[in-house]
Amino acid sequence: MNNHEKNAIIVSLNDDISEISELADSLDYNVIKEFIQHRKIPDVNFYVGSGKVDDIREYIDSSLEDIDLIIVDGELKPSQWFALEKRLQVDVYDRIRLILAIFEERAERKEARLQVKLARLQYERPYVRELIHRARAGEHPGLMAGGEYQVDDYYEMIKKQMKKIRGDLKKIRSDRELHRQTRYKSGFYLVSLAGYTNAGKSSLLNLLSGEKVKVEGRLFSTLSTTIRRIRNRVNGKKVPILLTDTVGFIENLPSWIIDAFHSTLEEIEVADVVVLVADGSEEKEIVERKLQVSLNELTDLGVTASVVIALNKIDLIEKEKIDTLVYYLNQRGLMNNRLCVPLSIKEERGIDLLLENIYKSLPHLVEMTLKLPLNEKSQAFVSQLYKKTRVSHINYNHSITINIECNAKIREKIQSKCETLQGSII
Ligand SMILES: Nc1nc2c(ncn2[C@@H]2O[C@H](COP(=O)(O)OP(=O)(O)OP(=O)(O)O)[C@@H](O)[C@H]2O)c(=O)[nH]1
Ligand SMILES: [Mg+2]
Repeated sequence: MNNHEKNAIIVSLNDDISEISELADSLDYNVIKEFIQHRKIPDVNFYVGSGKVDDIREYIDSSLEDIDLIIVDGELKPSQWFALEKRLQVDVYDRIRLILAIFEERAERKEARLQVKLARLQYERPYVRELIHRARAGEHPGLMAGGEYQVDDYYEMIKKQMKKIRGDLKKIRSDRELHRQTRYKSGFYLVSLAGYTNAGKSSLLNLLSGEKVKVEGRLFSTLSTTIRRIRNRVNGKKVPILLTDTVGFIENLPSWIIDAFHSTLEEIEVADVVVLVADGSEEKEIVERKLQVSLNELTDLGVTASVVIALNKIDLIEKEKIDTLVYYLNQRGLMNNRLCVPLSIKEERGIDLLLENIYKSLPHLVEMTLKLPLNEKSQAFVSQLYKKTRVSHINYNHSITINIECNAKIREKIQSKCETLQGSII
């Protein structure tokens, strides 16, 4: 770490700048000034009004400290970005660019790096389009060390790079899918930890598995999935559960960034149970908002599994406040028949109850024995059973006798398929 303090200014259209300040802090920026302009719709040219931009410029010019970055708490159009940088002569990041910079700094594993790169290229595309537009209009002939020709080339290059990265990611993903199937077939349940960034997902994974995934009081510490087996017994029984840590959610993240990180979220989509971790020590309205963002995200991902809510960090609040919070969230319709466990990972409180609730929510496996006629159609069905269920025994004689364990959800389907093939359940 160098000792040079990096200074930033925040520009926002509303008063609540807590999250954008935390994001800035995550990148080690020291926020030395905020400019807030209350307005519903951003100014077309500069995002904030031109008078405000003059104020900012004046502040920069008269400040004794160097300003390294202007952070706009919102999404800039490329034209607004060009206009602001030109007028202020300081680097300008919008909220997404800031999040991308955090992702870039944190991405360690190959997949996370590829995902960030893809998101970055996607982010830059409209900017390059704007450059092309400006180059054609003769406005920025020298930009990016060339004129129109190079800019056009650059655009093509971006497209090619994106295609290549998508291909590489696809390969990594299909390998993972294979692993997942192997695990599923060997009878493991998949439980995913989801939730707003900094809620305590990695801390929970570490506690339950003895792992040492990075835990930090900063936003977006985790950018890759880690899958570990739960060591704890549930009601005295050893349960084969694999737990997955995932990248945290955050409000107003455009869907293309979420898509770029699809693979870490994929584990949530296929989970048998999702544990939604929330920081229960925050103000109840904030807990509500972050839970709502997370639940919406789960809906967008098409999650159909049961969701258990873990209200974490209760060591930081009094007992009465916990009850009030649970009551409030219930009233606001967030619980919606979901199990909810207040807990403290730090003090290891509520963990057994959480595990019991996870266990209760798992789709329990049912055992079945099928007898099928020995023919080609049955063979095809058997190979499907190998894919979708756990085959514990198979015997070929004049007929096929197969013992399986399957998810209760698919029991009826198997039964009716078996009957169509003139087989029977014994
Ligand atoms: N007081 C208190 N702090 C906790 C508890 N659980 C986690 N933390 C702290 O909360 C911060 C975030 O924890 P993480 O486990 O990194 O959170 P995360 O959800 O994985 O965060 P991202 O990976 O950034 O999305 C860390 O500083 C933890 O030490 C708890 O039960 N009580
Ligand atoms: Mg984490």
